[in-house]
Amino acid sequence: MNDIVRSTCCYCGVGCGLLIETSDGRIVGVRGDPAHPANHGRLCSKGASLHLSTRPEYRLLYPQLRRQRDADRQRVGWDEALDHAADRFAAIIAAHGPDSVAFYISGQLLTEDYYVFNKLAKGLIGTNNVDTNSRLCMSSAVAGYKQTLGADAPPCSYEDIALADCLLIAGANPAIAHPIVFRRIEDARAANPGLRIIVVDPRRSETAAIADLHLPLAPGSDIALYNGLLHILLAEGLVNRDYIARHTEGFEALEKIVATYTPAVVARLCGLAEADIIRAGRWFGGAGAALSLYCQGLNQSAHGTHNNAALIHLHLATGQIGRPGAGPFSLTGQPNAMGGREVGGLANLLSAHRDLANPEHRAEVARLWGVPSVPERPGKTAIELFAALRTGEVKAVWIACTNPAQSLPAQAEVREALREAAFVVLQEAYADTDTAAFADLLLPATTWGEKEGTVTNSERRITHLVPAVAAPGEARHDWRIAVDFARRLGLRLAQPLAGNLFPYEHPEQIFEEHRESTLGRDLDIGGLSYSLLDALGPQQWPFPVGASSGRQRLYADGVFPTVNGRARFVVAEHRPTAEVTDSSLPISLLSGRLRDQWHGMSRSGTVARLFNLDDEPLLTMHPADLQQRDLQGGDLASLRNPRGSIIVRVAADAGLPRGCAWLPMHWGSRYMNSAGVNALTTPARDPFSQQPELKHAAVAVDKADLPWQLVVLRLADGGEAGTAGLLASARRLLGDFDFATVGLYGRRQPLVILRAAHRQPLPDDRLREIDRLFGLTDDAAAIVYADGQRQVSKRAVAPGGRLIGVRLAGETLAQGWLKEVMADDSLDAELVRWAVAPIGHRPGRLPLRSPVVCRCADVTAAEITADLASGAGLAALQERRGCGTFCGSCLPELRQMVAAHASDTPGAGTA
Ligand SMILES: Nc1nc2c(c(=O)[nH]1)N[C@H]1C(S)=C(S)[C@@H](COP(=O)(O)OP(=O)(O)OC[C@H]3O[C@@H](n4cnc5c(=O)[nH]c(N)nc54)[C@H](O)[C@@H]3O)O[C@H]1N2
Ligand SMILES: Nc1nc2c(c(=O)[nH]1)N[C@H]1C(S)=C(S)[C@@H](COP(=O)(O)OP(=O)(O)OC[C@H]3O[C@@H](n4cnc5c(=O)[nH]c(N)nc54)[C@H](O)[C@@H]3O)O[C@H]1N2
Ligand code: SF4
Ligand SMILES: [Mo]
Repeated sequence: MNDIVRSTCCYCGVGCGLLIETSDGRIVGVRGDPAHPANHGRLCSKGASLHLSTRPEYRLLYPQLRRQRDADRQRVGWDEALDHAADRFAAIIAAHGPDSVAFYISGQLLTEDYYVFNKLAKGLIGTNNVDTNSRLCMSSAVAGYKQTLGADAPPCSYEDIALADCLLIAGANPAIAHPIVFRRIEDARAANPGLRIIVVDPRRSETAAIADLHLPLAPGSDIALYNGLLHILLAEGLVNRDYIARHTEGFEALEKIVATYTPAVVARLCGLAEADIIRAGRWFGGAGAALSLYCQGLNQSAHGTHNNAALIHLHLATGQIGRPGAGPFSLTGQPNAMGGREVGGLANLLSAHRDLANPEHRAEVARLWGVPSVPERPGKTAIELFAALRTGEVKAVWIACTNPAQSLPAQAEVREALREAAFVVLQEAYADTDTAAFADLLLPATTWGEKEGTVTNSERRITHLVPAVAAPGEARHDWRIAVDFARRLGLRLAQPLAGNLFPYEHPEQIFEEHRESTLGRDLDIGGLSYSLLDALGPQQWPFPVGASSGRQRLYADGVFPTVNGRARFVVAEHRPTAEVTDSSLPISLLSGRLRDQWHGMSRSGTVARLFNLDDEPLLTMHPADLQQRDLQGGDLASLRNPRGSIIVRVAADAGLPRGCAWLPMHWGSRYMNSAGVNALTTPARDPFSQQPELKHAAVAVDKADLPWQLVVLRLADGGEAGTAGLLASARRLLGDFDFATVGLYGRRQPLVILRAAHRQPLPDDRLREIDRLFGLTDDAAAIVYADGQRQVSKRAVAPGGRLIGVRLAGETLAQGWLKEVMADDSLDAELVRWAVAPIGHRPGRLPLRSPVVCRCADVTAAEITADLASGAGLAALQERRGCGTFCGSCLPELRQMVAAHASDTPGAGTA
């Protein structure tokens, strides 16, 4: 019998519960946890493939140290690694003071990990230089909540989605980024014919597809829109004057301002139709319960805090908060960005939602920790931190659980900072991220399925996680690494207290200290413990001593955590984006997520099937914008602005407005021959939240003339070691071309793909070198085609008639159909010669791949029909193929297929 351990998904902030299945100490499967309130058993494609992402081949397994600049890193033991780190940090602090070192951590750490890092910086070293990737993610949401409601707390619950009459989805694409929240939206749509869904997004996103009203506003014009909606609410008597008078302040000042945001003005600022704006206002104002869901379209803006505030105003002005189905619900990006905020793990925050700027709060935290004081000077936020690293003001940085050499804007500067830094430590679970290249010390961390601690999801729900398997190699828990380092550093800083400050031998001790710090605060979790979470299941905060359950909804009583208990309207005015397009940089570049990849792809990029939906980073633009540049779908384009340039393939998308382009954020230097989208993005940031405007950069897009193309497709034999080895080989070639990407694809067996283009053909000896790296040198099994005149050379290798690899140079038309048949490992031996045919047409005799019905389990209609014909029913199909057991969105179609088969075949489908 295999063991089952309850856990959560480590991808997005929905925080789905799942059951990890282990066998012989290895993770062999995952299923949605029917008992977890976040998802009730559902998972999306990423969560459902987590067990495939745990292969040791891709992990960082032991510490590595570079002793001298430009030397190679060597494997070292943990003691040596941590002593060295402590020596370096202590020496730098002694010479240059505590603010010469910094920590850059992550919303993907557990709360306990976070807590220790925060205490290490602020309590032991005496610097507030501890910031996180949440600065790129949720900091405008934090500042928006605090400015208006008084505290950083999403007041709603997922259950509210089913109870709303109007859903305003603004700057969020949950169909892709929070799929299980989206399943709830689809369910609400099906259950409530009166539900009105408004989507505010410059693009016609996957989420916009189910909207009753899509408002494709000009990038960065959200404040104008929400002020305009408030104008309409006022004009039509849809505000709740009683609520405003009793529970808020500052409305008069805002009312004066929004008077100028007439539908005509707003229509011009946002590029929307007046009638649509009025309709949206009436729907929101007329709804029994109105719920807003929002994310990076609002946060990643140079005026992100006011984007948030302007949206929250709509709820305060109508009293649409603190009631079932109502409220401003900021969707959290990372699985534990909430936990990081709770422990105050940011440069301007302190434990338990305390503020660094508040002397009483500083004194309280110093008392809790038993230190004389916590430093007063605000720490450096992410963008400032890397700027200071570049100038040498900060000399050493400790990075944990994030990949700044990909995810921060203006990569040229970030990478220069990492190169120039005196000492860079990277605490990582996976090997070879873009940041790893810059690390002097690499420390292997445990990750999903291996750790113990707590996480808090978007709806304030805390889950206790326990390990399902042991750490691989010499990897250690993040909290443990930080504690070991802190103790060693304390000795060197002559801080006799250090041992007392970090007495932890188990994460529960850290949790208990964190719990202590929350007593009497808005997020009071005095009543929680690991054992209670295990007994009652995941709980929402607050959960004070004596409570029997967590609070589902905040502010039901209309009392807000401000000095006078009133929520505040703030004056928010329309602002342009930090960079305005002009004739030299005419395109506004948007970026964001694809359904099946996660950020820098360190984990999701190891799972072949997660490339099946999108296996290349495509720049999408309006067809007319492409045409204007003489570009067609599939062509290569160069994107550039003064910060950098990259080359990508383009595709047409009529859902983008003219003048905008869209590029996924996931591909960095390990998957393409540039830093990806963040070579171009701006470090301009919001004055309150310091969050950078990752969503908009002004760029020029031009056709890239790279006539010579190369594609290699190679089935990976030899299990994951084979795949990892081939990926590594392909990566070594990235730098040889003007354009190149590597990736995976596949179903039964992974396929490794290299795609490249170059100004001129590569000479034959270079092609032979490529063949060698991909293991395509077996002449006996090879079929080749070469035409010197056309500069075309093709090679297919098919031992025993089974096609295992193809290299197409000069002309690569066959790659499309070859990719599909190789992914299925299904090409008939007779058809292999077509792989190297002079013109790479698809062989007429090749059957078309049947359409995919279940995308999560990648099951086709043909496979389902075959199973049905052999007597299977729905349950047997689910058991055998896994289809319809993850997100559930294909269940209606599956049921229909089962029913259709049953009506054709009396007596069928009983299994
Ligand atoms: N598959 C997948 N899911 C993820 C992640 C992942 O990497 N992969 N990451 C997680 C994380 S950390 C986060 S933060 C979330 C992000 O989740 P989301 O914010 O929902 O996703 P994004 O794709 O970043 O951006 C959302 C939308 O904002 C729109 N947008 C751009 N500019 C504007 C604007 O000016 N105004 C408005 N109103 N909209 C605009 C974009 O067109 C895009 O459709 O996703 C989480 N979930
Ligand atoms: N242009 C553009 N840029 C963006 C965005 C955008 O929309 N557009 N979005 C921004 C947002 S919202 C975010 S959140 C950031 C995300 O940016 P990053 O934080 O850089 O993204 P990840 O790739 O998730 O990095 C997390 C790293 O932690 C490692 N890891 C996983 N588990 C563990 C663990 O348990 N311990 C340790 N020590 N390491 C672990 C992973 O292998 C991975 O390399 O990107 C931001 N950058
Ligand atoms: S929605 Fe998908 S990625 Fe997000 S937590 Fe759930 S299973 Fe994981
Ligand atoms: Mo994020």
